[in-house]
Amino acid sequence: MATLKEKLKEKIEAHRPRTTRLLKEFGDVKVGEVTISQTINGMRGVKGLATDISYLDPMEGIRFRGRTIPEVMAVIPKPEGKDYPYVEAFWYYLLTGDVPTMDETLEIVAEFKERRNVPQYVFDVLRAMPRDTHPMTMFSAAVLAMQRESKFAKFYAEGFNKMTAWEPMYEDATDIIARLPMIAAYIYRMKYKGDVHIAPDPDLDMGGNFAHMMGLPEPYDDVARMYFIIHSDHESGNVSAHTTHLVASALSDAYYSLSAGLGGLAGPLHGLANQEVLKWIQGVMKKMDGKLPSEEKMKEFVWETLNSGQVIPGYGHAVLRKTDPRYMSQREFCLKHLPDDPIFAFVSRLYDVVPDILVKQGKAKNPWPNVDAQSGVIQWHYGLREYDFYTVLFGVGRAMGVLANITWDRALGYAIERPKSLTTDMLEKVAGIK
Ligand code: CMX
Repeated sequence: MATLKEKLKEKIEAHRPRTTRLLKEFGDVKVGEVTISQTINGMRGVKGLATDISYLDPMEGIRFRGRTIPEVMAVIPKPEGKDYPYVEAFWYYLLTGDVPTMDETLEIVAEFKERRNVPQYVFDVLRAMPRDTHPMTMFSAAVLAMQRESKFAKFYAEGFNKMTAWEPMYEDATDIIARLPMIAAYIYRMKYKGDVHIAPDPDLDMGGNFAHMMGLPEPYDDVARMYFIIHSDHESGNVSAHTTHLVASALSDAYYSLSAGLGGLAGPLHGLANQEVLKWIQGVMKKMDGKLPSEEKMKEFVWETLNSGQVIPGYGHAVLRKTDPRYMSQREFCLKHLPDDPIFAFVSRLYDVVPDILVKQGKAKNPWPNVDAQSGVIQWHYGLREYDFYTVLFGVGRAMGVLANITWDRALGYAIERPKSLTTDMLEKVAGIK
């Protein structure tokens, strides 16, 4: 049985000629044009990145390696008696595009266990930070602090080889993913659980062990598996993926790159929206003495938020133009496991009223909910109520997508990223007004 690294090597060698041919023979073929609005407004829709790990169709939503979320959940091996797949098997799938057998899966599970120990100095760095530091700052700092472990940085220092650079990148990526659950759980328990920690259980897989170290009972293990998988990747253009890719393009290692990407994820328009949703809902619930507002009352709250100049967190998207399938898969989980949860009832009522209001307001191009509108409900229900921690969970999942991407970036020899800027004068000339 080939190991994941051997399998990846085969895939890379088979893929390389495609990229080389495109560059050599068709490098001048145009894939699109850029408007002034795209230049000023966040390059929306500019086709300037290439990845095979996932593709985001505006109407259908995400496909990981060609499969939708339900298809992924159906084919990737699961721990016995569990509803959601092994996260380790999903990592194999993201990297190679192949569904691993159970034997291949168990090999990766064992490999993650060997790699998952976090050096003590990383915890010391976390302990030196004020306890009221945001958990995302701690999370990103921990990843950066661990940079001295980088095999890629060592490889570069000892003599770089473009053809084999993916190997130390793969090693770093796997080390990091195996370690993130322990770092996340450490931050959580240090900040919110009296600094009392729970040692990893050698018998458990990544999802199970994360639930165990967090101190959250079953079925939180399945919640963690689902959560990490659905948050893993969303093409290359979102802020966390693009930042990670950009930093890695300078041949910075995976620790530098991911730490930077997590900084992007911590923005309220991106991953932090999951904490903002819960914060906003709690605020409205407090005003209503915990009661579910009528549709009319709920509409008033939504308009109040919009009229005060804020966005409705968890709604809208830069690419999607329909309800996010990541929202739907979590909604289905809620309907099955927590149909009577009061916050779920609240989120459902929001779903009934927000899209119409955003359409009436006429600004948002996509009035439908995104992944962040639903995710806090599940966390809250299963006892994870410190909502400023939610983006860390997103970060553990997102690490898989962005690290798979930068491993492939090195395999295919993607260049250092360097788009061109223009001055306003130049744009005015292009517009014909100067
Ligand atoms: N509530 C109110 N207004 C919204 C809105 C929302 N949920 N979504 C978009 N708009 C507004 C924008 O602020 C923008 O207003 P201005 O013209 O005044 O600047 C206008 O509608 C057009 O924006 P857009 O083209 O539809 O959306 P963008 O691609 O610029 O931004 C996003 C996308 C996600 C940042 C935006 O929809 C938003 O702010 N949503 C709320 C925050 C959120 O849920 N983020 C999480 C996204 C998923 C993730 O990355 O985790």
